[in-house]
Amino acid sequence: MGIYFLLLIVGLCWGQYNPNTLPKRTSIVHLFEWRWQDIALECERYLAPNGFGGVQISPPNENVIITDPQQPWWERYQPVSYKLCTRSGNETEFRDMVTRCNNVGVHIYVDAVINHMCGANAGAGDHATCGSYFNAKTEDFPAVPYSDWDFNDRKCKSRSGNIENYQDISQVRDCRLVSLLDLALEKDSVRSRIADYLNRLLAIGVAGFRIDAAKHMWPVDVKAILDKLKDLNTQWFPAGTKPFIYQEVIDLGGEPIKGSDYFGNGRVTEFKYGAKLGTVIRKWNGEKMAYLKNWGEGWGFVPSDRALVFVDNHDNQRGHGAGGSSILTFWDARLYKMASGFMLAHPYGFTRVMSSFRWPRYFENGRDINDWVGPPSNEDGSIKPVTINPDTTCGNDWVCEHRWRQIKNMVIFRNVVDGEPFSNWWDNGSNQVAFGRGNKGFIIFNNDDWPLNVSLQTGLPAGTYCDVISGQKEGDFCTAAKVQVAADGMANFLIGNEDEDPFIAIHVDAKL
Ligand code: AAO
Repeated sequence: MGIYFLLLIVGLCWGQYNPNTLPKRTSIVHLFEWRWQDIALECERYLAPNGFGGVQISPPNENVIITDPQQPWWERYQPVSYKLCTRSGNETEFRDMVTRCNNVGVHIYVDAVINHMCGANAGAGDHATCGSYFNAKTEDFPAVPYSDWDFNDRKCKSRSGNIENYQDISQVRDCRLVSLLDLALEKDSVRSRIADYLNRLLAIGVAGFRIDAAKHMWPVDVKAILDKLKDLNTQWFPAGTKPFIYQEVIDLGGEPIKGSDYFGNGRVTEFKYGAKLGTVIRKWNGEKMAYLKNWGEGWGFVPSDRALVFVDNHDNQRGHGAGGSSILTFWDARLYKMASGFMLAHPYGFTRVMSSFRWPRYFENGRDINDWVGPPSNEDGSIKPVTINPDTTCGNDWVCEHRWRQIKNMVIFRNVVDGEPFSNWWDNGSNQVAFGRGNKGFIIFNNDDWPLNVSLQTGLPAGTYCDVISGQKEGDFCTAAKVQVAADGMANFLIGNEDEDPFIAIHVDAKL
């Protein structure tokens, strides 16, 4: 009896930490601001064949249309209702995307903006993506419906009504984040409206949620909403599967709210990961790759099975959110590929790859004044399609980092070595490091200012391996550098410090 009860508890609680990706699909990609039509195509033509487990999509619910500045990307973080129409597409297109992606085993994770509605200054009228009427001043959102009693104004104790002090827990959770109208999540009617929205998405077939601004909600309120959620759609998922939950909690230390406060609900975004990895790969503050030997919990991160990790996200790649200037992005392509390679080879955390659009970055006094610029779009405001070039890269200013050979091949590497231990660490005391994953894969970096030439134990079976960074195995052919692993597992590596990509990765599926 006791043991059954325990199993039941474990079974009931476990779901929200499990990403719900297919076995041996160990990463998701954030297709930031992509149209649903393009995501459906990408699942079929690229993500499934290359072993991606899922896609984090931009918020699918109706948002305010902002015209000053002209349709910034961040307007999508200002909900007006839970109807499914946005610049990414309408409900029909959304359903089609979820169905087609699920049918090829690529799951959809929705960015759930449930802490707040639009900004207090968003005005009144029907300038929202489904045309619903709203009035921000009177806090009236009839399309949900919410009225002023559904907001936290009476609870917030700050002078301005906004969060003024991150050291004050009640302020962070009861006041307005950058003036966004803060929902009263202790009210059961509010919780139910949100749960209805999320349950509609689950019925359509989504596999989980990124909980936006989770730090600004009381953990018990988040829990009360999650407790109302249904299991995943059994058309694609085993009966009894809970949605994957990862909560956006920025905890770089120094504030009273901790990522661990939210472990009861699911995973949390580990922002220290990208901030620290950027510092190390940039060699700032005396950091070196040799120090990565105890990367993970050893660096003060949350436990691996509670972490959602990433090199950059849609905020900190443009100076929003937290992480600061150490964050690596596609703008620093060479270092970014190294950081992504390290992340995807290392066993810590559940990994999310970023896929961005290019914008006219322009710094004034150290700040990018174009940090607001929205996705590539046409004159009429519609988002441009993601076109695919003959060399498999993307056009129309879509960066498609997830299609960069080095990153795509490391997503595959992570799948191949899944479950294998971190092994055979080597470093030169500086920025040349290497490690393996059991007897399935091995990776080596040269981030020093001199060449690397070393023989190392790889742990791999003897044979000729094709480096998946400088090229890849295509049929029986290798378009890249080859690595000979001897019968005793030893191999010699040469990496110039000026190589385009100063790292080499080999795994058992890239053996010739
Ligand atoms: C826009 C305008 C605002 C306007 C508002 C309403 O920019 O001027 O008032 O509309 O009209 C996004 C954009 C916002 C945008 C918003 C709504 O980023 O610019 O506002 O949509 O359209 C905090 C939150 C975190 C949040 C992050 C951006 O904790 O949840 O700010 N991220 C999510 C989304 C994001 C979205 C929202 C939430 C809102 O990913 O895209 O906003 O739905 C400290 C705190 C952090 C805090 C940061 C930034 O960080 O710890 O919790 O993040 O400040 O305020 C060091 C510290 C570090 C500190 C950091 C920065 O690094 O170690 O802890 O400095 O001070």
